Amino acid sequence: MRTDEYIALEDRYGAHNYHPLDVVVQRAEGIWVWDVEGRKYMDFLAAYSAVNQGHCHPRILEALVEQSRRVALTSRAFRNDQLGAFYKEICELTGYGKFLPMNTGAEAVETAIKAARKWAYEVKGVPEPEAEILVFHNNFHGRTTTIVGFSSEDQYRQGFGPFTPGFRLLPFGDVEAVRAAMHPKVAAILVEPIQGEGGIIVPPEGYLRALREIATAHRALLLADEIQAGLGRTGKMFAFEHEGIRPDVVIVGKALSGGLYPVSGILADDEVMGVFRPGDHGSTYGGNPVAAAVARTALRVLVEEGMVENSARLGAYFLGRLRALASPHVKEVRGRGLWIGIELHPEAGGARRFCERLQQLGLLCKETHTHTIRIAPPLTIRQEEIDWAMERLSEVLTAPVPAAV
Ligand code: IF1
Repeated sequence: MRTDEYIALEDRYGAHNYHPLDVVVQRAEGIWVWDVEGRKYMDFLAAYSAVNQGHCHPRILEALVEQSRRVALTSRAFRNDQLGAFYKEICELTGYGKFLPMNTGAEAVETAIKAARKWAYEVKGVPEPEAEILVFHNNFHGRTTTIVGFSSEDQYRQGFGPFTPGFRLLPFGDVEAVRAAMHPKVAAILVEPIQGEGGIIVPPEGYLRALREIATAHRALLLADEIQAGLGRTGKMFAFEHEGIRPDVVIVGKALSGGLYPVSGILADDEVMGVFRPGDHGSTYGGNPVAAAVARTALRVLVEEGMVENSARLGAYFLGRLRALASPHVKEVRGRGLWIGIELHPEAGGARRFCERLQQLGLLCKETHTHTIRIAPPLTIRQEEIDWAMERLSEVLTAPVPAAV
């Protein structure tokens, strides 16, 4: 079948909850993907940073296959020989006391919300059910009903109410707004250290330190959603490290499995993790042997192959080259490590048409919030490959506005 036939099949039988680029991927390896007609593209989305280690990384794939041949799923009614080692390795790598495994990012965020609320009632002494969690405009934490209930994006909320109470939306980056919103019943502050879907919004220098100080001063938990920003994407293992803070809970997902299997979870010390007792929380697949084996290898590969350092070094190089570009369409280039947002002026007519033009030149990017081109290649990219991408980005961004497809 050809591209249009695959698309017709998806349109006929699939829910229309996405508007993807019309590229039908058949194979992927490292930073490259091939479509059904053999065309080759450089992947500048990395599955929204789930494929930091590069597509189908051989060592992670091997772990997936090998473990699947032994035992794939026991449920948590029994134990397995991979989970304890996964717990130990991720806790030693991150310096947290305990880990609670889930599958998708949203499940891990929901787990963090439940942990914060139960900690507020049992440890802080907030009267139940009055705990409040502070969240931020332009947040993205997943698609469950509770999570979209505190989204500032109307489309994510429309038609899905009623929503879970106990969340307060504040402007992102505004320290005084957080200080003013604090009160004794605040259980936690939930924040993305850099807002991804919001358009790779880097907060003002010192903002995360201020959140840490305010949370500590008011005995509230700081929950960092590192599902997209974490695991090397910004040039540090976690984005919060850029401000030298230590959140009370770190939420991880996506690249925790290198794109080979849904693995997520929360890291915390005993004071928080201790609120969970047998039967409080769980998941059929959470902590299964394949997830554990895959995640152990995905973390090992990230560290042993220097991907975090590569993200820092080549991210700075890339940001510098993009900022040097004289483009009439570019309003701002922002980011950290290999996570960059190119915001276009509204007059450019939206980033989608630039992504479609880049696709024709062999570069797959995705727009966000209409005007921003998201740049997030696998962290295995090499300088000469960035130069290859720069030729195409320069061509498209210095040419007149491309026609909408
Ligand atoms: C989609 C973007 C959207 C996340 C952060 C939790 C989750 C995500 C910081 C939930 C997931 C994905 C979801 C996917 C597209 C992508 C995304 F932000 F990455 F760009 F949607 F906004 N926290 N982000 O980024 O993790 O449950 O998906 O495993 O929903 O279209 P999940």
